[in-house]
Amino acid sequence: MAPTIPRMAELQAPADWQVVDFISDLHLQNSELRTLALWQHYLTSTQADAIFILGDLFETWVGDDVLAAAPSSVDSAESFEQACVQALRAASKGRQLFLMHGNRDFLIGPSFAQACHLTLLEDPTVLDFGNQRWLLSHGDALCLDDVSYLAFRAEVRSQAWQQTFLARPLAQRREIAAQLRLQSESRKLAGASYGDVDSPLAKRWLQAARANCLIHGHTHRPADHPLEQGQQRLVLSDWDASASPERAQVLRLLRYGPAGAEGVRIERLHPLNLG
Ligand SMILES: [Mn+2]
Repeated sequence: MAPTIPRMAELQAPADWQVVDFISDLHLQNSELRTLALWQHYLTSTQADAIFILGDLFETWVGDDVLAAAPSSVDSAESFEQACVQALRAASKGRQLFLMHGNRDFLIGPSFAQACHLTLLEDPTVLDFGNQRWLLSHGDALCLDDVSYLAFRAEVRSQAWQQTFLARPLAQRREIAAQLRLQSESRKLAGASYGDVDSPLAKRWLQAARANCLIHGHTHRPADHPLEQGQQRLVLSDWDASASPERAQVLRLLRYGPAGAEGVRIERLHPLNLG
């Protein structure tokens, strides 16, 4: 059975946007503070008019009430999560921030969004920018060969599952998330291969969105894939400042030319070298 095409949400960029940044798969976590620092530095230095975070900002997110919980370390007055909120809130001054859920942080809710001054986006969303339609997605729903994950996704994205899960005590939710991560790590160690985006389905999504370019993350395989009929698929990099070589990339769209005859240039930049 062919997968159904999801509803395409729409976002019209304001006329004054010139520079738009896309990042994803930062997998921020308390035990990886170098990536957190790199991301914080990026947020303070980018000149973008809008930043789109296309999922998996966090390695795990068990509910917005983590923001009210006491810091996990006795050395710090603010928790890791609170530090992330502060960084986003500061970056929201003078630009718009958008966040789409990933497979790790799909429980990010309206309280977090409000605390950070960001807008939650549906997956997928069509962005109209520079007289072009850009289809944005995390990408996990397009990985058709990841059959067991897609079944898990359908379950955990249901309102019923989320209500039941969020009603559990925070400590219990953290425990469940840690177990799920261990299972995923052991599958990786056992050599399980990760799915990639299904090209025919990506083309059907683009057609339904009347868009030429799909921008997504999730697969951690940064590349520009030309498709037929001038269509393309741009894959974002994940971020890991402790890996060697370090992985971190910003995909940037720059609008140029007069209104009506405008074009968009695509750049891939290191977060410390944004031009
Ligand atoms: Mn992902």
